[in-house]
Amino acid sequence: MSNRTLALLVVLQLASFPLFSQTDEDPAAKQLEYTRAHYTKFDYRIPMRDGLKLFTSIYVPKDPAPTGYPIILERTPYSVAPYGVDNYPRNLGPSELFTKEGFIFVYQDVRGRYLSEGTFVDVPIHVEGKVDESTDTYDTVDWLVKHIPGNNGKVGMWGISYPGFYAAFALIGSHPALKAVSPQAPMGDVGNGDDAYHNGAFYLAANFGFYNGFPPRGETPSRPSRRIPFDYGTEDAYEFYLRMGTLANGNEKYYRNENPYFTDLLKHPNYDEFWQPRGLAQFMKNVTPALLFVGGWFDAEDLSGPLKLFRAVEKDGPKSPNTLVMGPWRHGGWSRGHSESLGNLHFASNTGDYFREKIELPFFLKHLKGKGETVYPKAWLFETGTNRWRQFDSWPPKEAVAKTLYLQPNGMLGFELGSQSPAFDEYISDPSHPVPVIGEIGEGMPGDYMTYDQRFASRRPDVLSYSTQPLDHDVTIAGPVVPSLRVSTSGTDSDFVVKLIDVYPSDYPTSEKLRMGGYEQLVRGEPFRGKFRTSNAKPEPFVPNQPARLEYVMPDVCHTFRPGHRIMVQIQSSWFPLIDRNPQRFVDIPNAKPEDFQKAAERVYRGSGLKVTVIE
Ligand code: PG9
Repeated sequence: MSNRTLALLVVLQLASFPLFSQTDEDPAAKQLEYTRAHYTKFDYRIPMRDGLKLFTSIYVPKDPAPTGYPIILERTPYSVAPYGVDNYPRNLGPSELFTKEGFIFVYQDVRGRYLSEGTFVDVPIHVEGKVDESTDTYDTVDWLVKHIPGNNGKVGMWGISYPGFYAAFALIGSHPALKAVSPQAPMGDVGNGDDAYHNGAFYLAANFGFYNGFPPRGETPSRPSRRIPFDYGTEDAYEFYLRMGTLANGNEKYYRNENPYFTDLLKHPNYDEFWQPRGLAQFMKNVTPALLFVGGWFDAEDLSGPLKLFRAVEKDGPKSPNTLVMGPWRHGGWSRGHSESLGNLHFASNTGDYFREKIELPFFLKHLKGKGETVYPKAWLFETGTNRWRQFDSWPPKEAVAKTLYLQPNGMLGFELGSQSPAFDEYISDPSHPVPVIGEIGEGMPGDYMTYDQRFASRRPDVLSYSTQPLDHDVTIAGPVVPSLRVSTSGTDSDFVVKLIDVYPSDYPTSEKLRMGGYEQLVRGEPFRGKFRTSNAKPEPFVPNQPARLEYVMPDVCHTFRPGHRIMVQIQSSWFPLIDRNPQRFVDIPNAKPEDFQKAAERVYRGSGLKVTVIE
């Protein structure tokens, strides 16, 4: 073999053998290597008071701590994979910071999911004195502190979305060892404000997509099976859902009516006895663990949950520290990445790192390890518009002043009532041409739709737009936004969607990446299904063309409209396929017939406006 050939072989051989071990270059592999090296995994089946056993994976630090380690628990319907004591996740706990700090990490399949015994109930309810998720958590915490060697007798809980719901559920009759709980984007009330229905409007795209991947398990505990993602057959969600027709048709054609969870949503379009016991706020009484409620201003799934549950604890008179953290995040955006931007919005700082380093880890260190000096305010919020973190000792802030933004004639908006003529503004709402939720073709619901440019809507004849003159000073809206409208419809039912928008000046500095001049940034939007204007449990038809009052609460904002910007309000009667179409006829909408859908003339009368609280 010639020297040249040999040299070539040596080069090839070296090239195939990485000079650094895989972990030196791949942070994920490095994290996994760290977790394996510092934790030992154990699997248990923990007995509940009714005898059922819940599958629980526990990761215990290899280095013993003189005073023991606190326990951090997450309970989930989404599986505690990876299963098997030789399989580890990359990180443990809410972030990599926790893995490095050292805790005993516990993950549990909730009753009826994956390897835990029992029957799963979608969005389970609390019944005093009965076995439920609060007693399962109590029994789990009790077993852990008594059986896991090396624990310091203190337990924390956290979870995002559904796991956040279980963390909040744990607050009901909580175990004395449960010292710190962080419900993050918890589903506070799936029937009104989170996930399923908002003021009677059904969140179509999100739920159709979600329940495709969330079917019932069979009777026997089993590991997750590989699921084939749903094939929409098109990139165009607007067309897909328009072609689907009625909800009943969609359930039959795509679910074959076989997913009881999805079918239940359609069976209960009113906030009835199915939904009422599922609202967790009513159970937030005598809560004793320290609390850190976390949410995202642009969370498309569970924005209301953290706000509602934080308020419920405040209303009950907190027995322990209760803090609300809201940042410029989409659903779960605080738990991953830098979150220095979202869609076209830039926040001038790494808001995700800030939250994990300065707020989340110190919270658990303070209450579970007695470490750290961080003082927690009542509200620790990121103020959009000015892009700064703010702390308040109450929320909404005491200094905020109640004002109304009135919908004035000729598309003007202002804090004065303005002329009362003409008496109303009108548009024709056609359910066969519903107003899109985003201005472009998209599959499913973009998770950052709540920051999108609304100019595509401003230009539609079936959208009313009202805006102030360019501001000459900062206007900060801090707290809930309350549309208070007087409306009529030529039909016997209609939806009214209100959107609060920040209009950027046309000369707003832009970069080659981003052209924000004239951008109409959605700050908050929320629908209201008009037939629920007197009761969300008992719908009432409109008398055609007779004005009726309609008032509802949109989730909080903490947003500053800067000088040169304009405040805009848009009103429309569809928001598709975010919400299902209203036939504009008083019918049971999930079972409406194609022929029920009719155009309607919608009127918004003078004196209508948005009640807000403003920090001057
Ligand atoms: N918020 C999500 C969801 C829960 C229940 C029903 C529908 C959606 C979730 O991410 O858990």
